[in-house]
Amino acid sequence: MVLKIISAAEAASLIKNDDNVGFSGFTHAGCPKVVPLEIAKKAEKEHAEGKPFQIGIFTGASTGDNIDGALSRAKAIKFRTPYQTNKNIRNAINNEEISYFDLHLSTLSQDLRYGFYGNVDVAIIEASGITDDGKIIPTSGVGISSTIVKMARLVIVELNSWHPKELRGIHDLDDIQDPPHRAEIPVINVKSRIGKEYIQADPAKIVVVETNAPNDGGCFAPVDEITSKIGENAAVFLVNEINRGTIPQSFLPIQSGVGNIANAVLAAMGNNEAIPNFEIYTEVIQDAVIDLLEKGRITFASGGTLTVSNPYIERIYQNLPFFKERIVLRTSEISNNPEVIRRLGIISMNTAIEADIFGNVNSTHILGSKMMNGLGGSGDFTRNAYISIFLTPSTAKGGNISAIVPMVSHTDHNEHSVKVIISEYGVADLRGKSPRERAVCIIENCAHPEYRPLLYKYLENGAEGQTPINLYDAFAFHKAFMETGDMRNAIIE
Ligand code: 0RQ
Repeated sequence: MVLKIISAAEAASLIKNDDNVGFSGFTHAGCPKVVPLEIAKKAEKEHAEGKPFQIGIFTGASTGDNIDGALSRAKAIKFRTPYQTNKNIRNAINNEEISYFDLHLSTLSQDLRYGFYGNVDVAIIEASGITDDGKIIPTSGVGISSTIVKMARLVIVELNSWHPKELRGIHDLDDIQDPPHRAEIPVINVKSRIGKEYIQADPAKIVVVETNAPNDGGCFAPVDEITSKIGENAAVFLVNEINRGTIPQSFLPIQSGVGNIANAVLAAMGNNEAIPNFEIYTEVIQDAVIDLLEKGRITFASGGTLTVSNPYIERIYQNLPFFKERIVLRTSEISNNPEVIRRLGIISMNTAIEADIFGNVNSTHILGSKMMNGLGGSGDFTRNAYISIFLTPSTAKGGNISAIVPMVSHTDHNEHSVKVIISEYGVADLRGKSPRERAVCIIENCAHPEYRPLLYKYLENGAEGQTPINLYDAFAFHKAFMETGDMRNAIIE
């Protein structure tokens, strides 16, 4: 190889205080693993010597612990966008140590190119292969890699031999133009390929760090009674839609969010024989998708990342020719692109923290103030979906919190974009309903029976007018939780 090979510590030494650094990957998948740990060590050393050292961080979505965990523990992060799921960084954000802004994942790459957030000084990219003329082959997740490689003054490639070289060909990596020169994005079906199988970088900007650090995919919780009921309710809803002719018999592509509930819904869809074999156009490809690809229930999966547990990534790599025929991995700019989502007629399924009786959804904030993870791609899909669905257990924290509240404490998705809400109790189909009709539908079908009388009382006391809110009691549930630890103690006057 004619490219310069250096150690991870040498690579970290090239990063300066105040640099903005972009990392490859989407969730833990595709994230660099060894250089960020050396950046954390460098930060600790500089801080011990009384010198400032902090960087800004751009990523595709959440990352592995080696980035968000190690760097936040080392107090090395100045600002962060667009999504995170790590306990340490979440605490630092909510303690106001890190400036965090939450963003629709599809927009970060273009916002960077537009110059909204300043320079990208360094790009650190995990690769399964690289050529001497600067063609970089990503690993199991892509994210914002195409954009940051172009913008950065320095590209550090973590060449990770844990990932097979034969991954080349699974990716579809585009270069879309910016306005006023942008043309249509020619993804006309789930399988469309519109780009290259590599990211072209200027070889003069590249240094290579060799590693064979393993993937760090944790396992999903087994499907429990509540998640399996939510999954069954979603599957039955979709079957009814096929039967009444609002979803074509040939079906439509599915997006499903991240986590245990999304995994359970896909499993339930796979088990329901009235749902035809289907395709996925999503950001996160999880374990359940792999099972269903093997069974032939999912015929093709387009996504941005293989966010699977380690036994599953090993299964994929052992049978790579099979999966390369059935999976394409794209940048988040394309996997989450509103134009494409609207064109393909995607049915979106994401998870809510809380929803109110009028159909507004909070996906990000606990009690309105504490950031959980972020919006992720839920907004990209919800606003543009053929049918947008939100899933939630009816309660959290052993029943002390109702996920259905009079008014959400933070709004990520509003009543105009949210079409269906599903809990373990049933399905609230909000399409074509006025706010009053929506409220009854959500209370009756999704709220936990223990909370229904309180919610009805709130509704009865609501103001006259189009939307019967009651500003005096709108946060009575949240107030009761803050004061007594149980929303069932809410006082509705
Ligand atoms: O807390 O872990 O301490 O028990 O929130 O909740 O029920 O395990 O569900 O893991 O799917 O997370 C919305 C956060 C749900 C996630 C959210 C507590 C609950 C538990 C987790 P514990 P569950 P999940 C694709 C699309 C936004 C982004 C998105 C999310 C913990 O799905 O981040 O959809 N979504 N992106 O007890 C207080 C409430 C609560 C509550 C739940 N009302 N009040 N705590 N919890 N409801 C992703 C990407 O774009 C990459």
